[in-house]
Amino acid sequence: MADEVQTLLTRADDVVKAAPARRDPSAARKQALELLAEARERLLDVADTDRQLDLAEQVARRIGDLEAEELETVLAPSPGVARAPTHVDDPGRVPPGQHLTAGWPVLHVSAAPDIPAADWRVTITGRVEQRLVLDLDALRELAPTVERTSDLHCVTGWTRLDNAWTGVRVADLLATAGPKPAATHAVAAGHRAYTANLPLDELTRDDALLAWAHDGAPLVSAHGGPLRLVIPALYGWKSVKWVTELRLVDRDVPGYWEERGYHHLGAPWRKRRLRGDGV
Ligand SMILES: Nc1nc2c(c(=O)[nH]1)N[C@H]1C(S)=C(S)[C@@H](COP(=O)(O)O)O[C@H]1N2
Ligand SMILES: [Mo]
Repeated sequence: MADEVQTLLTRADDVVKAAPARRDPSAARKQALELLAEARERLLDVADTDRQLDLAEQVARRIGDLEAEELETVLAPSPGVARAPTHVDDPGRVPPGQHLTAGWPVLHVSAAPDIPAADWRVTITGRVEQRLVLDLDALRELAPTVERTSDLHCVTGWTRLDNAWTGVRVADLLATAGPKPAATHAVAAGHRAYTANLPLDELTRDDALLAWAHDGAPLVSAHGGPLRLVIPALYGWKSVKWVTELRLVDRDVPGYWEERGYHHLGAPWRKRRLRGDGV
C-alpha cells in the first residue's frame, strides 16, 4: 500500500513537471490534484503508522503547493471587497513564511452550498448543558453583535490583513449552551462534510466569531456566507465556512485537514503546519 501511494506521488510530480510544456497547464494541475486525492485515500490503508505519517506529510505538502499556485490566479479582490494592505510597519505582525495579498483568495475543497440565509441553522451540541439550534435571527438575539478586525493566514502561504468581521462571539454562545466539565475541544462542521477541530480555549478567544458580514457587507457565499467561523489566531483551515455545527467533545478529534496530515492545532506563529511540527 505504501508503494502504491509513493507511485501516485511520483506520477503527480511528473505531471507537474511536464505542465509548463502543455497547452493547458491548469488541466495538468487538476490531474495532479486527482492523483494526490487518490494517494490520500490509499493512505488510510498504510499499516505502518510512521510510514503513513511520512507519506501524509508528502501528500499534504504537494496539495498545499498546488493550491498556492492556483491562488496566484485569484488574487484579484472578490467583487465588492476592498483591497487589503500589502505593507505593514510592524513586520512581526505577519507570521513566518507568509506573504501579503491585496485580494481575497477563495479556498475550499468542494462547491459552495446554495442555501438562503433565511433557512440557515447552526447547532451547538455535544457536551453541553443545553443544545442550541439557531437560525440567524435567534443567533443575533442570543448574543450581542460585535465587530472584530483580524488577519486571515492560509497555510498555503497567503495572509489577508484587516478583515472587519461582524458576528457573535463563540464565547457568548457557549456561555448560554454551557459546556459540560468534560468538554475540552470542539469539532466545527460545515458544508460540504468539512470539519476542523479546535481546543475550547482557542474557540472562545475574544476575536473568535460566527460571522455573517465582512467589511460591513453580507458575507458572500464564496467566502462562507451566510455564516462562517472566524478563528484568526489559527490557520485559515480552522475558519469553517458555511458552518452548521459546533460539537463539544472530550478529546481532540481530527477534522478534514488534520486527518490528511495537517497539524492538530495549526498555529501560524508557532510554525505548526503539519503533523510532526511539534505540539
Ligand atoms: N466548509 C469549508 N470551510 C473552509 C474550507 C473548506 O474547504 N470548506 N477551507 C478553509 C481554508 S483552507 C481556508 S484558508 C479558508 C479560506 O477562506 P476564504 O475562501 O474566505 O479565503 O476557509 C477555510 N474554511
Ligand atoms: Mo487554507
